[in-house]
Amino acid sequence: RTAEGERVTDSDSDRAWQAVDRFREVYGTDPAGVWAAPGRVNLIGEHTDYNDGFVMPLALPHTCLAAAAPRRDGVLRVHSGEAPGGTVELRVADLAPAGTSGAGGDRGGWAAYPAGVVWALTGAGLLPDSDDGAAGADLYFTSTVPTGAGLSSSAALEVVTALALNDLYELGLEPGEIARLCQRAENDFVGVPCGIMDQTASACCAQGHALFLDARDLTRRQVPFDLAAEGLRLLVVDTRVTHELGDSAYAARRAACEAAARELGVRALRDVRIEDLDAALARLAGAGQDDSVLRRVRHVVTENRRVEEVVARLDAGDVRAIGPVLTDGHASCRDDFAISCAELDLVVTSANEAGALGARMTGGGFGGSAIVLVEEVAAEAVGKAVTEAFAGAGYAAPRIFTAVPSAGARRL
Ligand code: GAF
Repeated sequence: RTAEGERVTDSDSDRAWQAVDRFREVYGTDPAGVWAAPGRVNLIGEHTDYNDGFVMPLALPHTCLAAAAPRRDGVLRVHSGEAPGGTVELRVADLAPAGTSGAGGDRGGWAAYPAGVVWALTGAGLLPDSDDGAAGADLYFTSTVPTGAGLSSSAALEVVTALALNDLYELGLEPGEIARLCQRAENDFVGVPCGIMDQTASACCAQGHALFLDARDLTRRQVPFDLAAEGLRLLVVDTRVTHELGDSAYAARRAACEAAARELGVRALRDVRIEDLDAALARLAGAGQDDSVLRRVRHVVTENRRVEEVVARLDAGDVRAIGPVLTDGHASCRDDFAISCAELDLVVTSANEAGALGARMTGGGFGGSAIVLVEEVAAEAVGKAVTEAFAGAGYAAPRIFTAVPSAGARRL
């Protein structure tokens, strides 16, 4: 706060105390604690996670907070500081996935995400159901992760729920296990066929690092990514557009990759080595697969290679050298995987023309956000060039901020 008492920061600790106050107002009791889980951007490795491949996300400073208290009557109450509609009350025993007749799986509602986590924990036999009553919880959420921007606000909501319950009920789950339970909640309860990247990023990232994750065996390595020390910045450009076909196109891409892997006789496209790519493409063409399938396969195989290339360049301490790899990754997302859109393409071309080191769309695609790697001294000019390009194209102004590689989920 300034000398006049004006709030000038929005630190986790300020927000945690506000969440405590709001929890008391909503539920009339004290919470047992406050937890935080971040959103993410993905540096490289798009649509590779569900192909058993490599990804490299980093956590944003933007977090979803949960103030939480346990209940022993099998009731789950959730309340969001941002979503309209007040408190949602569900019975844990009645929770059932989207498309079934039970409670909470309504895909349209935000409450399906925390409800799905409780459902996944219950299904795994982790929540106590003892003489003193079935487990439940009261949860109050407040989030600074932009929604609908492809920055994993849903994963942050899931992970903060799981972490709070993990501590409240002393479940002893490791961050990687928390990520897996949250993915199960999203896949099987909410009904979104996502991979494991976003939940792992939110649960496992470390400050000043990007996370190199092998989505097959789930091994993780924190790779130093201290941009400020290098005089660099990673900008996030939220295009503020979400194209309608996003959900169905994601599922279609996943299905195409799985069908191609079956045709090639491999467990997942991860198993196609870059040296064998041409032979694999020839085999798919020979089997009558159309050109779009061949391009999907080429994206996944080359994208895995790009993740390894970025890791190698970061390990060698040459952060600037990842720029062209990011831009190549964008071209592959746009031309081969066909998940970009005009707004994302414009971020990449206008940023690079204005002197960025590299840029690409990040996340699932069809709108959402792009990232731009830029010299600190050029950040303002590059941001301005992107904003002007959007105005020139008649698009709404994008929202631009800096991605500081931040900590994963934690108790505050
Ligand atoms: C979304 C999904 F949730 C992730 O699992 C991942 O597949 C990503 O799109 C694309 O890389 O964020």
